Amino acid sequence: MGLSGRMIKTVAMATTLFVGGAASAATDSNDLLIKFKDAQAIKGFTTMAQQGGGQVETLGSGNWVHVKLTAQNLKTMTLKEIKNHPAVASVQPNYPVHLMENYQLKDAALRAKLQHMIDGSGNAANKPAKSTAAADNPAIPSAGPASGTGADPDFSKQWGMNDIGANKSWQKTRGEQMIVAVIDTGVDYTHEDLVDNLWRNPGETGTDAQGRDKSTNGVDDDGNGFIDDVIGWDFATNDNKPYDLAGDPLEVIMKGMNPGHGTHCAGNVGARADNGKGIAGVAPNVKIMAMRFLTEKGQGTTAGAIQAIDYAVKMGAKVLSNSWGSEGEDSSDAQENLALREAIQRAEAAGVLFVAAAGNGHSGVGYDNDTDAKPGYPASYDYDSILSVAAIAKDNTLGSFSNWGVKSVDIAAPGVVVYSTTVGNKYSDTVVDMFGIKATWDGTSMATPHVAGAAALYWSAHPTLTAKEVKAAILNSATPVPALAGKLVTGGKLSVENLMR
Ligand SMILES: [Ca+2]
Ligand SMILES: [Ca+2]
Ligand SMILES: [Ca+2]
Ligand SMILES: [Ca+2]
Repeated sequence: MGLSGRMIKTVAMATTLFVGGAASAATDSNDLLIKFKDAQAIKGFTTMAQQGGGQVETLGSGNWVHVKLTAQNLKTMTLKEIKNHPAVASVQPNYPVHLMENYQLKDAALRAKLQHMIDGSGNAANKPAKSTAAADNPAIPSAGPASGTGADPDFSKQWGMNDIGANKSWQKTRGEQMIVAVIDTGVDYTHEDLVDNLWRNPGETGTDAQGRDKSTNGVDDDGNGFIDDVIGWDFATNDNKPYDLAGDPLEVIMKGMNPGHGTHCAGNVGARADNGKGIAGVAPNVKIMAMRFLTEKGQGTTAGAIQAIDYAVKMGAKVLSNSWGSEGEDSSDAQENLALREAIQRAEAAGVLFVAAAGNGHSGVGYDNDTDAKPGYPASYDYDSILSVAAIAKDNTLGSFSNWGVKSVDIAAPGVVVYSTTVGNKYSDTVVDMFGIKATWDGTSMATPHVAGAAALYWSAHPTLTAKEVKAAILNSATPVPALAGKLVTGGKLSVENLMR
């Protein structure tokens, strides 16, 4: 993903860059997360930063702020002075994170050819359209009674859903009342198989005192700091439409970015079952909260992740599905991502289960990665509330790209050639199939939503359990798989059939 080049290895290095006056925009070394000791100190700092043209964004919890400092700011106060200031508790880079897909074009000649086309000098007729502008996000459909009956025609294409026995317990529960936040690139909230299962913020639905629809009245009716946040929020572009923008297919091929990553994840958590349309998710009556913080290029920052986590927890999500992170060279110092750690700790304290993709062998660059030795974050953080997920194929082999770790990765779930909902009211197991290049939906990204859905299903049947107990039940009911023995905590794969027995 080319992110390692943008990484700031340590704050000390960032300081050095500034002292040398050599900070380049590409390193984003003025893009920081700062934890203050109290709210008063934030006020003073904000005033100072803004006077020098800097941007300060309060992150809502834990006295963290996201700061973009200007050169003018740093003449007033160097990074070293900020770090040593008595009101400052911690300073760190706003670490980048990315989605856990698995595709990268390594054929140099083909790359050159496609780059030529992206640059606009190629045959325009063969050049697919660019991604939609954020302003073109479709309107959010209003909630109505769920529509359609009958079998889901593509259920047989969901080998994973059948393998885990997702539908064996739907007579008991379908995950009703459970809210699962899909923290990702957004969701195609107009999709026929997802629209009826979207979470609806009760404080932003219905009519206000003037008889206007609260979801579109331009008022923060529930006072949570977000205007018209009816199905979630878009922290990438700060709007109420967390739509999953499709990337340019050529860029997708070049850079391994999966357009519609969040939509694909959402489908396996909770696409509507028995509506005569498409597929079914593991928990087919769950409420999907659409949290967008990764852009259509699959990239995001720690600040966006924290905002999405805090929002989801505050608004009632019990399960967070996280198919993103940093790994390999990206994460050499991400263990010290205190801001992200604290957000996960807040989620844990609120009783939330944090399901996380184990990662794809250093962004698909290296394979067969043992995260006990080379951690990927947040999946490798050692918290009781984190459930780390590897990818397994239909033939019971570990995905060739999938991270593993007998201490750090808990369980495997379907993650190779995974069929699900895709942007534009579609369904597929194929990301791209053009110019003789075919890539399928493979990744620990794809495995993670299966486990998030399973957690929601089990929790809805056992509502008094804690997150730790739900996690234990999922791990204890795993089906042993020879290829996973000695590789994962459970040595096995998800079995919803066993879990719900
Ligand atoms: Ca609101
Ligand atoms: Ca409103
Ligand atoms: Ca948007
Ligand atoms: Ca369906």
